[in-house]
Amino acid sequence: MKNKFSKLFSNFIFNLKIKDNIAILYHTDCDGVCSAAIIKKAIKYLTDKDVFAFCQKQGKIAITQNTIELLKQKKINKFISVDMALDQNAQTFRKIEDFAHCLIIDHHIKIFNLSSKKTIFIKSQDFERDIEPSKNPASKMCFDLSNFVIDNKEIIKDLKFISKIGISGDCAYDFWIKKGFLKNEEKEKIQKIDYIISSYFGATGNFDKILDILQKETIEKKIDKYIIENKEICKYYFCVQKEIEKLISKVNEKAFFTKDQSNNTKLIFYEIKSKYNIKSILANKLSFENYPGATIIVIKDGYFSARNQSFKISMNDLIKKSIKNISGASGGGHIPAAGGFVPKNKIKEFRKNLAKFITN
Ligand SMILES: [Mn+2]
Repeated sequence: MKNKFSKLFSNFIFNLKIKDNIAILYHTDCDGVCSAAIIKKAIKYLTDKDVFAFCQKQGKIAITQNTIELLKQKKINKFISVDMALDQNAQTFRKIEDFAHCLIIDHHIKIFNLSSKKTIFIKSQDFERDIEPSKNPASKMCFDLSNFVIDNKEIIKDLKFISKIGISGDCAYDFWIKKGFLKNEEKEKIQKIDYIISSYFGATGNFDKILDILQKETIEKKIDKYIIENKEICKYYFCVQKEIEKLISKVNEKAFFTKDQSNNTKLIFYEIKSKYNIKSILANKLSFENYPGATIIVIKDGYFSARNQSFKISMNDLIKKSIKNISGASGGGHIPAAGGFVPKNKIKEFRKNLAKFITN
């Protein structure tokens, strides 16, 4: 599987200099944090350099102007992004090329080719053509790429362990059992870690904390102590579970259902209020367990998660079509999962567009 992208990756890594200021921007979910943890750890091991890792506001999957300012202020000249669909806003991204060399590792559907003299652009669909990109989480890509440049078995074991949590976070664990990369016996434990971490994110929004924990040496051996049995981290797990159950029990009463002529549910549009940021956990649960054939939209304060596990309809395309004429809206992602934002006064219009495109 060694290809031109692994060469580009190792060139970027081995060209890092002592005086470089390196930053990693990561997506605000389990896969994003695990991807950043892998690259940060790999760079630390190879160059002994500390990397500044950061994220944007939740739901912002392309570069924001604030990020440009932050990178300038920190005098960043090597910029890495993982699990972010920066090609959704190429224009803003290009501003970074004025002061930094860039490395982008991502598995969202490619909508624009960002590769240039200053940017290495590694998308799953180019990196591993035979794998449906949503099944190839960024943390798996970051592990594979790091595996090309690191020969220390202990470090590789550590990085692989982190990638498992990210793979679980993006619902691709079963796929990688079939491929022989992951073990069925470990699934329960890894999934539990993923749920604890995701609940912690939903309740606190503190992504740095988990990233820090994952930087510890031989983290696999320490995971019980630092995550599973760490009250500060795992106390949110049950609160979030309860909140999810409450929201699911009210879905019939509160959500909009769109059905086809044979009375099959096609779309569930659920606007929620919650003190937690749990759209994607809720949308995953509804679409995997309650309504596997339907399209699920969970929306809170204009930010939404879209899901459909059937692979018969692309959430990326559906969202793009449905927000096309809504100013201030943005979004996209994968076939089974996507996300985005619509201004509050356009939520109804968004819902009508979704229903129209789904029933056609
Ligand atoms: Mn991802």
